[in-house]
Amino acid sequence: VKGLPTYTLKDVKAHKDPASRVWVTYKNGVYDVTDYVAGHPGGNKILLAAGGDIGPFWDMYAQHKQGEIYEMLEKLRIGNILEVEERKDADKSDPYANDPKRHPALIPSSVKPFNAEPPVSLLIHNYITPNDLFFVRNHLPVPQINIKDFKLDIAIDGSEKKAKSFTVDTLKKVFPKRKITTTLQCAGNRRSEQIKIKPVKGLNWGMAAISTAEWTGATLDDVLKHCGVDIEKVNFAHIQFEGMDRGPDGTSYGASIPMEMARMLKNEIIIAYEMNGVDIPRDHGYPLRVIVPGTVGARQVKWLNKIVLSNEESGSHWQQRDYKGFNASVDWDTVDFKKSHAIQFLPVNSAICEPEEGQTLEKDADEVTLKGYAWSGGGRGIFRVDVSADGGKTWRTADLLEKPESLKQTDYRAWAWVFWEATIPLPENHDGKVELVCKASDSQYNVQPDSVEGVWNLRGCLNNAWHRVHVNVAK
Ligand code: MTE
Ligand code: MO
Repeated sequence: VKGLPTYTLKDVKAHKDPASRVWVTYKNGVYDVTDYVAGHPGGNKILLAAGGDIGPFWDMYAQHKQGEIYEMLEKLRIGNILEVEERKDADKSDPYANDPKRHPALIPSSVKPFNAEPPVSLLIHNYITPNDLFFVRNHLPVPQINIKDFKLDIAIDGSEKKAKSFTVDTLKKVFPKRKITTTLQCAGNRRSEQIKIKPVKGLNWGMAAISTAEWTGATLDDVLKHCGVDIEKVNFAHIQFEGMDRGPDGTSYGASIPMEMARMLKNEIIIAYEMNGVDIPRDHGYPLRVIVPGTVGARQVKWLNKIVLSNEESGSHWQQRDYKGFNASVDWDTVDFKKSHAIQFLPVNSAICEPEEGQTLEKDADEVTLKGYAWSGGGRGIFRVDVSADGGKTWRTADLLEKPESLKQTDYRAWAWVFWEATIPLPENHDGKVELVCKASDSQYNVQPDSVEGVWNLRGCLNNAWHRVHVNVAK
């Protein structure tokens, strides 16, 4: 648009909040959306894009792809963006230089390797997490994979011969397509609450190292059958999975599950090639990853190129010396990884996503609406979510929101989370500060423990204590 001033991306970045006015870019336009923020139907979610490009946010919500919205935005145009500088050639010595681009809303807990979670307000905005917002947990650089050379090998431990290998195309053509909607949670989800008590080794995850997607692929059972292996009868104790991401010492990421789990989940474990209807994005394992529903994220190996039937667990660092549970008195001098079990099925968990920690409720509020998620591993559905506005002295039961019709799963094969909501009165004598709590019971009546202290461990894994959020009430 001629006649309007030109700005750099840096100029736009300086306008992130109403005090300095809220600017966003869309294509090569600069827009001042300050006055629009208050009336935005998505609440103040538009602020997530403040000071940056609004395109990736709008792409997530089909309702924005409408002529009127663009017209409305054009009215707020205040300038044009200077031609974006060509990106300098990637630094060849940086193993992370070829990592993919990420959505600006993701909140990184580390950049190299890339680890990030979506803002909680967006997490519970979509039952199926959009691929761009799905949390990312990478231990190593994202491998660059040429699909033409790619093969998945199935091998038998101790035998030189591989049983078989498959291209992605063969997997798509030969085997029936199986779709499954599962929630994937990192063992370190909610670690930050443990870190507040005593430092632990691990990324400072909030409560959004958890996401849900629909995965499409071939079942592991079908693929093994094709190799002449019957899961019911086979004499190996473990199935190992190897990824193509490699550390500086040349070893790749790997994990395994007991064969017994493969039998239990016979029609549910899939070698996935699609995530939410498209090729799996690079960050999430392009072109193949294994999906083991109800199981900790760490076993769901991305960039999967080898499956090994074995009598041993995977020898990888992440199977042997990580992702295991310990009691609160075990420290780095006394820890014995050999004596603990690898984490597989995850325990029941839940979290309050709205309101957020430290938020101030409306003046003179006498009630509060809580929203969040609940999920349990092993296919256990959620029977109940309880909430409290007095730190856990008195409780009310939250409403479990209906899952999308096509995604209804039974209480004992519930692979995906539930969202819940509750509006509850504030305690009468609250002196301006209120502690909100939630806890869930799963379909085996497993419950969440009441304190983080009770589950604290040196790696900060498996935090499923009651989730507490402190809010202020303006008087
Ligand atoms: N697979 C490979 N090859 N490399 C990895 O670093 N991280 C694991 C698992 N699979 C990992 C992997 C861990 S710890 C988690 S929690 C999940 O992938 C995260 O999956 P996501 O990045 O798709 O969310
Ligand atoms: Mo993880």
